[in-house]
Amino acid sequence: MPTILIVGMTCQHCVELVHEALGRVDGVTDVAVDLDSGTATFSEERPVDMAAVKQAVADAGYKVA
Ligand SMILES: [Cu+2]
Repeated sequence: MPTILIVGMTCQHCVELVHEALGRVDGVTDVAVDLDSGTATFSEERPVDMAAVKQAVADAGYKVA
């Protein structure tokens, strides 16, 4: 289960945006975003392209550390 560190989340709204963005990436499922630790975890129902994950987070306005 990959865990990524996300820079820029400050409130529950950010959490929801990141959650939605990750949920749209091909292969990603069971997304969990934690504001306190600034991390997101997810399961892979098939191999996930981490570049697509980073792009999705960037498109939402945040950054993968
Ligand atoms: Cu926010």
